[in-house]
Amino acid sequence: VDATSAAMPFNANKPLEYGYDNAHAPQEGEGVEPPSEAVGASTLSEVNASDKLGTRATSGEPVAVGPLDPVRTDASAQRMTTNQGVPVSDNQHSLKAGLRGPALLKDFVLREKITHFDHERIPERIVHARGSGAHGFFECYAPLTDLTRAAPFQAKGKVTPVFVRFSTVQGERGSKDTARDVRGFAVKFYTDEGNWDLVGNNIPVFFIQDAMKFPDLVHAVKPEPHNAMPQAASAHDTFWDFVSLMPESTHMLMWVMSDRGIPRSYRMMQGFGVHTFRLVNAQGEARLCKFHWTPKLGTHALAWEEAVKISGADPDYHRRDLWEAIEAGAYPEYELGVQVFTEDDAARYSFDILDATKLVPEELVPVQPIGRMVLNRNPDNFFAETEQVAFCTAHVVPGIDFTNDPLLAGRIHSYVDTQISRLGGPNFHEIPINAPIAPVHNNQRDGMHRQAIHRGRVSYEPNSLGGGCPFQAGAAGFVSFPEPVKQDELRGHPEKFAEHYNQAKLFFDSQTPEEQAHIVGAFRFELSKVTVPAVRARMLAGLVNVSRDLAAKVADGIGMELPDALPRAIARVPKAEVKSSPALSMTARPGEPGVRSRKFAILVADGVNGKTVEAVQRALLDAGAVPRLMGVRIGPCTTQAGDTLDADVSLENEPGVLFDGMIVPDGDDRMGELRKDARTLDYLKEQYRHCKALLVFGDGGTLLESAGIPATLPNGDEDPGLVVGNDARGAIRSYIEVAGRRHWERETDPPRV
Ligand code: HDD
Repeated sequence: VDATSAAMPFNANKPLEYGYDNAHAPQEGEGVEPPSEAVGASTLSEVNASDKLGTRATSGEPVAVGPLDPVRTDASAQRMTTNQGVPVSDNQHSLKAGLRGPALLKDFVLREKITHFDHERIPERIVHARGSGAHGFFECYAPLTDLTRAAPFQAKGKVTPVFVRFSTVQGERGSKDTARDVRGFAVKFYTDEGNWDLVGNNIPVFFIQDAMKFPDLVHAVKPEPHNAMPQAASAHDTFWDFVSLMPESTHMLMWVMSDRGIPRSYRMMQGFGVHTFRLVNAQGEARLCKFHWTPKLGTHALAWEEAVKISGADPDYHRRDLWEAIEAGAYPEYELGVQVFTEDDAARYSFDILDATKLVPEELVPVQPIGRMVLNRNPDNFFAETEQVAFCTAHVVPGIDFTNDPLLAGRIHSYVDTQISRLGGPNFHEIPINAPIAPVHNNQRDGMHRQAIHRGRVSYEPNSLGGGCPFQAGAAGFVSFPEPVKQDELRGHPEKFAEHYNQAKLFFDSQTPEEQAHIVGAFRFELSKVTVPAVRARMLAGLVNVSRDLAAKVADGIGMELPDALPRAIARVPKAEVKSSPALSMTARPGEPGVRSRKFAILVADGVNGKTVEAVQRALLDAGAVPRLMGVRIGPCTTQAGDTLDADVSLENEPGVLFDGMIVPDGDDRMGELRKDARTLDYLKEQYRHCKALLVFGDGGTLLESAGIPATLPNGDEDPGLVVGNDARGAIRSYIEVAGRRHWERETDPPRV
């Protein structure tokens, strides 16, 4: 059988999965063979060049394309057919008895088309309904064989294809991207020993400790059931009612109310596996571990007001940002790191590592980088890939194991279960985006939408009629870590789970003054939307346990007295190991310097100095940024020298909030057209208020004055984010140095501009 022939049925390119090539299957009595050259290929190019994994990707094509090849279809130069392959003669008109007569029941072409359309939607995810996906690869820095036998970590340079889906949690599928929310960070590794899903968030802790509370949490945060409002927002009574009654959520609240809740981009946020997992090596020795993803571009946030305005201007802001960066070749990259520790270490900590509301401070256990992930291909089809991808925490591979975290236990059940209704049955693993690259052989059969055609009459084990196959892999397979268990069955939680504030305080105390101010602002906003005063008061009482200063400022902001602290659930508060963790501030990870992949608007109008525009544009492009010429309207304008420039965006169609920075070039009097447009001043004010860098030339300074933009910071220092250019080249250079970050030091509360 030519397993790679295009004439093969479904997934012909996955010969291993369907049994046509048994080269990699261990013979009876044998352990797992060393990986074949393709499976163990050490670089992306080797994997790409190889056919063995069924990748068939041509050189230069991203590694993850290959396995999907047989199901990627392209209608160019093809005639239209029905789903049965029957050529369609007329796709405009239904079949009628006479031109003015009734439509006929026998019109199977119409009926098939409408029937299919009627069933196009599937249920959206219960949480994380709104998301965006991308393909890429993971590359291992060095063999981790001491720690784990997990396939992706067995060799330096080893490449494993991945599919990643980023998401918001609260909103429905069509909701805005820039809601204040947790972001999902789910990675599917298509390893040679099966799929491993690391289903994490951009926040290292969670709201609750026990899966038993998950439905309550989600019911509380989702739009309220009587009126289905508000969409994609936690700022409403039921959410704050619930969390104020659940002090264990305080730590996570600090993170969500911080700027982590409004990331600038999916490319600029961290990811965390959250739970403590186990790494198990080939000798069966286990170590505990936490997973961290760190973006190469650093961690960056939006300003709250900006996030609100973006949600109107471009609800797809993060989706578009990810898509455009990948299309442009500015591939998002994240480093994977692990914190590794032993059970004995963990027993000494002041917190329980099975409690998902706690993190392990990096000052206690440093993060050790182990590889990088690059996202280098957009999906071909949103539904087929991003919507149908099914992440499940139960999907682990040999070398990765669970711990007894009670939140994780519930998740191991929930994700597989939810896909059964979301994707219509138990065969969702056969949907191409979910299908592993590793071969699949077992005796599971049938069910809705079965794709594989199993041959032979044996679908049970033990058997002799099928030669005993498929046979158990024994020690070569996934062997659960033999954790000793000898306890009574009971409902409850361990003592340390009852401590709820140490790490919330650690987080708040480790933020910069600007970050703390944003947390105050976020609590103030959210609680101001709560209509029941008792809920606000209870939340304030909880915050007193985190920081009296924080609680007092929030109380002041919502016109309430500061209540007494909420009584603590634990009699003797364990002493925290670290009092300050600089790693918890977003400023700890500024990322690479510069403006790569950031968007800038250069204001243009008739009379603009074309040389300045060109110089700025060239410098930004050279720095890897994305400059746009923004006019009063799109289309041509005449420069001072009489040349023509094309504005590609307008004050109307791309509001300033969509840009990371703004440049006002010099020009002659005709530039007054811009000044007459009130939106120009609005944009400048917003750029300033959202702490973005501004570059102005010539008499642009007067434009700043008209917008009421002060020349100095509130403390009187020079504002590094305001660059007024006389010497064009020097100014552009200085601007690029400061334009890749926000100038929060400019802020006052309330804003002065
Ligand atoms: Fe969950 C989706 C992350 C707790 C039940 N979750 C989902 C997704 C992410 C997370 C990123 C979207 C995956 C995708 O893109 O398709 N969830 C988390 C994290 C948690 C967490 C980091 C805590 C550490 N989740 C959690 C609990 C439960 C669930 C405790 C239930 C007991 N989560 C689900 C779910 C979802 C889901 C209902 C909805 C759609 C899906 O699974 O595929 O099963």
